[in-house]
Amino acid sequence: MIVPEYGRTLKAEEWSPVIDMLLVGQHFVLTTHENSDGDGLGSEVALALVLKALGKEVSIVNPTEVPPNYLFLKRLYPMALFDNKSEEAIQELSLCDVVVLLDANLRDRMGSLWPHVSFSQEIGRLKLASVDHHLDPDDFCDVMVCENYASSTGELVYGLIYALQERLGRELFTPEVAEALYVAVMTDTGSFRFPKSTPYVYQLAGDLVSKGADAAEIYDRIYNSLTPNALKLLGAALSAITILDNGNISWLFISQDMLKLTGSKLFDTDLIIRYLLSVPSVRIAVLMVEMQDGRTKASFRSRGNIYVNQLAKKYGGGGHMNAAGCLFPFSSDKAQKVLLEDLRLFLQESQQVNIIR
Ligand SMILES: [Mn+2]
Repeated sequence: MIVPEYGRTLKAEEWSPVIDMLLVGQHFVLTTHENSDGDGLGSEVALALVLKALGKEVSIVNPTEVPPNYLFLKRLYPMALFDNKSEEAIQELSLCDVVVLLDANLRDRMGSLWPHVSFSQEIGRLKLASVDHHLDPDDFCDVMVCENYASSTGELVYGLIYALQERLGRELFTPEVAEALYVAVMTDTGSFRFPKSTPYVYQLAGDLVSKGADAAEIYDRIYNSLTPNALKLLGAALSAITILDNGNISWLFISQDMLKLTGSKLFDTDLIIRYLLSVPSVRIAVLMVEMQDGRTKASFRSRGNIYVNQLAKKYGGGGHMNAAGCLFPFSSDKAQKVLLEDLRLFLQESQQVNIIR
């Protein structure tokens, strides 16, 4: 069995290339992956606040909208949606000298920002850095810290800020920075329940609370934020879950019709996947969502030593051992058929590998 190396913290010198880039840069754009989550958003807000305090010019520009339950982060720092039709937005992006990508390690995850960033990077106009914790990073950044042991990108940014403090000899944490980082770590650890919630992560959480993060309020804002329509979707989705293959697989498909009928939105599907793994026999959970543009979004969760990121990678996606996702560029009928066949084979192979190990 492969035991992941959890709980490691980076040494100050391992942060040096990133810190050098942060200190030299003047105009920053911070961004995160498409369909952003608490980890990406919290990490970029925390880093933006710190860089601003150092006198830098910093914008947060994301490829997709901030989900409603994270909008409260905007009172800590403004977050803009990238408009690839606006000359002004493109100008701003190409005039910055450092882009920091948080919580993603694949170029495609930058969505509509990527063509502009890559052009400016190619002509030597800007440098690109990434801080992330997913498996299998692509090689497209000038500097990258991608550490899979970390529970969250927020955990890494927390270490980065400490290293930066040490280098500069001044306090950089504020209650606002603590709040943003707490959002990042809490959401990516499933409220400190997932396997990467190491003693270090609990210490970090305590440290952030002592620095001013209000744990109860943050939880309430993020998780008790459903619309009545999202509750209706949850009801419809729970009744549509199928358990297959002697309880090994749980499977759910959400169609556009189901979203329309309940008046819910794509991001309302995010809270559903956790229920798919709540049956103890389930090894792999699959949630497929039909998107408006005809593509099909697939999310995978697994229990134990099953690397669902490998399954996602086969279709151009990625992620973590126990949580991953991808986008099928075709109809959900076809996607479901292709995936179910592959999934059964994949599960068989993973079980064989586990027995041999
Ligand atoms: Mn993350």
